[in-house]
Amino acid sequence: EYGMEKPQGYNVSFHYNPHVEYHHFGSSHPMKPWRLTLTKQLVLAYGLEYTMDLYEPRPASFDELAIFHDREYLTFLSNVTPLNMDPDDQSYLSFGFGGESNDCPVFDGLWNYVSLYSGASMHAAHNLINHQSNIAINWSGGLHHAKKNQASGFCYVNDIVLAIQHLLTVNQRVLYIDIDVHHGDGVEQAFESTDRVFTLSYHKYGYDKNGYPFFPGTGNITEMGPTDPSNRGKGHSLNIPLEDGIDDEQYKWLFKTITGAVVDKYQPNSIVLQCGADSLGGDRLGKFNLNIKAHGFCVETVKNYEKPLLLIGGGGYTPRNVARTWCHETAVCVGAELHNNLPTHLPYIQAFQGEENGGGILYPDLHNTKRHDNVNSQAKLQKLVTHALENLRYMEG
Ligand code: ZLS
Ligand code: CA
Ligand code: ZN
Repeated sequence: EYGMEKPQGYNVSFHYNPHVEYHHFGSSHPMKPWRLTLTKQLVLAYGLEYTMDLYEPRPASFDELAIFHDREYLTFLSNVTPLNMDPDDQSYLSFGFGGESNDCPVFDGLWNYVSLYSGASMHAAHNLINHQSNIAINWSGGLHHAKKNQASGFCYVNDIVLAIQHLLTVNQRVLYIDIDVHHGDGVEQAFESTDRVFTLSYHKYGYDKNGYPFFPGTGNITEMGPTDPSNRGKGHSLNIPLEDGIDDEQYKWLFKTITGAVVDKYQPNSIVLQCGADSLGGDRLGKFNLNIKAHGFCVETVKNYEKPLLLIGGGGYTPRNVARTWCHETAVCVGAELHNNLPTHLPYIQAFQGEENGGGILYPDLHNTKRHDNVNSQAKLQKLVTHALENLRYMEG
């Protein structure tokens, strides 16, 4: 029905523990684990579970998380609850909680939540290492802002860093690519002093009309990691700062040109692709104007490099479109084409119906929303590509 043919010996694995769905950051918080429920329902309704190996990974242990994170930070995370927290406590603030933003609230089951999404990314990496999968998927992970001793931007534990550390036990070089609308600062920072990980992030960068930077405020084209020539990490980060409203054709061209050049030059043994869906048009927090298939083009492009591939989620604040995108990208991995009409037996189909919710189809035109004018001129993007390719020369020596 969907034209799916599984090439002999080609395995896609799906790592998902449904218990993540039951966690809530708070009713006004933009991060909704409910988007994972919608994603799973779409994947199942299209029958994609028959084309993949499904796993329900166990939560990561304290000691597993301590491979990257400080034990004092993890002790705090594992003990704090909405009832025992003390907003005036010095460690509470220094670990990234509270403050005026409250981006990272303390909620019931926080420790369980972070262990679940991290366990799934580590299990996915494990499958790649053992050659049980060519592509391993964890849509619940991708929390790229977390630092070793600090929560940041909705991220408490950095499952990406943990998964990459795991991959490094058998891979000489790992390439990390990040298409979330935000800069992947936590991953970049964690590996800033090694040449065994190259980080590449595409994101919005700049200031709003009130002079506030777009979160997290880092990731200009000039930021390439350490500058000291004795530091092995020198030149092993590449940042692609973009402006509001970038469209499908511009993004696809940039992504293919720059990512292709990085892969050619760096020759990674494995690739990790963070697929934050807040780079779509109509996202509640994002500023870009991408359609689902342009976002999926990035997955297709990376899949075609034919390296072991870890696909992880990330941001995405309009849940119905997050679900559409990650379902489409799951199909891209297994080589299936999906009908534009959503399966009629889909649970929660109302979430996708009605003009404002995308009219009951898988691929609505997200440009419709027209929330952000495109201020990326072709001339500026051309200069950006030139600058990016020049930056690649700093990788050696
Ligand atoms: O990459 O921009 C900020 C920090 C602030 C601005 C927002 N205000 C509320 C506080 C101070 C400087 N934070 C960003 C974080 C974005 C994290 C993206 C994560 C990822 O996609 C990976 C998963 C931000 N943008 C929007 C909000 N925070 C935000 C919006 C609405 C709310 C509700 C809950 C909390 C407080 C009110 C909140 C945050
Ligand atoms: Ca990014
Ligand atoms: Zn984001």
